[in-house]
Amino acid sequence: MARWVTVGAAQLGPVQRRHSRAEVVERMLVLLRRAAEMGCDLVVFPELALTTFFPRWFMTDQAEIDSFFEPEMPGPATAPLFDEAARLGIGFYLGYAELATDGDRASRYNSSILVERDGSVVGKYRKVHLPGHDEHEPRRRFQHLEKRYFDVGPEGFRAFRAFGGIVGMALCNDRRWPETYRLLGLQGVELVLIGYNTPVHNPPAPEHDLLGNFHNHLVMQAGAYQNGTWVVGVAKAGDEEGVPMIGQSAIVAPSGEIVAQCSTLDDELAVARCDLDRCTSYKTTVFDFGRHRRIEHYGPIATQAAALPPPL
Ligand code: CDV
Repeated sequence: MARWVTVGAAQLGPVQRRHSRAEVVERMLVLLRRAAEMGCDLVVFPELALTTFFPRWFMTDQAEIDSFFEPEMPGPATAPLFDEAARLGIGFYLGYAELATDGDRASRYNSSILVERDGSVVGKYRKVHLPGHDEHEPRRRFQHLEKRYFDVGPEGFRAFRAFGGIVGMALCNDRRWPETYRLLGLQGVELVLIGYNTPVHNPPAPEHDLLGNFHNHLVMQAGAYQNGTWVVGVAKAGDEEGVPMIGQSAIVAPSGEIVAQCSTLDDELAVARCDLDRCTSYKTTVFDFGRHRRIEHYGPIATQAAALPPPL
């Protein structure tokens, strides 16, 4: 049996600060229409797709910070994307900065939304692993202030029934953590969607810079194989405000093999026909969690997983 989902990894080239949301959405519509011509059911856009990657700047003016956030989704700028996707019968994943208000209380999340082919919202994910720092570090050539501008997503990793299978979402730094894939894997996930913005240069560990592309694929390929799931990772790439970011958006099969990949640092679509039933041969054999995982024998650290053990 086969359950086909044709997926488009819709990489975006750089978005500069001067670019309006309307301009970015126009570029996304071009990719969406190309995806329709190529028979896509689902298009995956990057993390914080609608604006430049603003955590690279230290800002103190809340109005300036909030200008990068979406108080509603869809809003006036994103409605054309939702409308065109529904007209074309294509679902999509979109990363954006979410301003959530509850009475007087405002929360700010690095979020993604999953929309089905009929335009209905399947679910939302709020980023859990926020990298970087929360205070200004003037010695850095650019900042990474996700810890300052975003709250940690309180809902964790939830899988959703959509596109004829079980779909999970994550964002950027989440892809480096095995827990992300395993928590979704334990819910039977068959397709994990991940947008990212990854600078080539890592200020705290410049010795990793040459390995950025390798690490990007390493973690997604391992996560796919070890959980018997498809993984789709999509970059906002290229030189954004003088900060080069990696591309290499990829679609990874449950075997861990990359089956489609972008080769530029610009707007580009990589497409693969994904059979969700290919997950079965991994989920029922080497990674049959029910039969082979041995949590009861992993030792006390596994059962106290909520707290880090003291150093040895
Ligand atoms: N947006 C990100 O989460 N970026 C991180 C950077 C800081 C390394 C990443 O893991 O790609």
